[in-house]
Amino acid sequence: MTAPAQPAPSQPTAPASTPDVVVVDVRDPADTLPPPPGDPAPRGPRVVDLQVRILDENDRRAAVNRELFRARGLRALNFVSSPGAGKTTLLQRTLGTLAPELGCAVLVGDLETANDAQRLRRPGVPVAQITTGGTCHLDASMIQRGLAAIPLDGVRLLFIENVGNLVCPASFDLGENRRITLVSCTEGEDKPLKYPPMFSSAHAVVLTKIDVADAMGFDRALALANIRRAAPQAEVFEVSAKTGEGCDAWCAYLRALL
Ligand SMILES: Nc1nc2c(ncn2[C@@H]2O[C@H](COP(=O)(O)OP(=O)(O)OP(=O)(O)O)[C@@H](O)[C@H]2O)c(=O)[nH]1
Ligand SMILES: [Mg+2]
Repeated sequence: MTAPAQPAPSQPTAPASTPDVVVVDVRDPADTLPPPPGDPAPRGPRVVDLQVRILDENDRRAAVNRELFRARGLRALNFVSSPGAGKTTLLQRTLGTLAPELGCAVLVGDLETANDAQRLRRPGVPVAQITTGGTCHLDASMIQRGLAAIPLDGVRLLFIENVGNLVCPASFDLGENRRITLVSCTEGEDKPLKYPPMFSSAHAVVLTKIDVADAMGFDRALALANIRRAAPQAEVFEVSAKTGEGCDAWCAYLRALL
């Protein structure tokens, strides 16, 4: 008996869609993961056309998204942060409060897995996981593909959880109405100064995991001063998605966007 065919190790299978979670695989087929240790297969050459104005094209598509959001009367929020700052956990709590009162939908981007989409799914909330493969950010065309995969009727708030990365997502306009930058107490007070674009482009900055601030020896006053310096334009929230502290003010901010 022949063994069933296995996918090549350098081409992982995208997580499958389930009735609850749509998976949109936007990986570039020309992009391959590095071979596993001991695999002598070389990476295929990649041709980069410097003539392609990637960001111009992204901006054009972002404008299309922005118009779609306007025409549908929904507000789109782009959540950006380093990996693990607490985007999904905050969205879980936010959906717990807001989804019963108004239409919400979620697009969530990760290189692999549908874990976050599974965590975020709840009755009445369309969720799509965007699988980017090697790409370290979401772009406007990925959002278009994600939007095509979920029903948008009745949606007032579209939450977009970007790939965890405190650098690259800052360069890619998704057409969002608000960019929300998260930074957690466990990352240290200096991140706003070290990664300025993510903060200077934010409409709001959310300081997360404040329940563990004391245990971490976190200097809250210094962190807030650094946030104010890097993001003087932004509204600032301090929250714990675990205990719910600060979440009333956060949800009030979201309701006021409508
Ligand atoms: N103590 C505490 N832990 C938190 C809080 N929010 C998130 N966490 C924990 O931080 C870890 C990462 O949280 P996630 O919500 O998955 O972070 P994320 O930003 O979505 O991560 P990526 O999607 O991988 O970038 C998990 O173990 C969470 O339980 C919080 O408010 N307090
Ligand atoms: Mg997440």
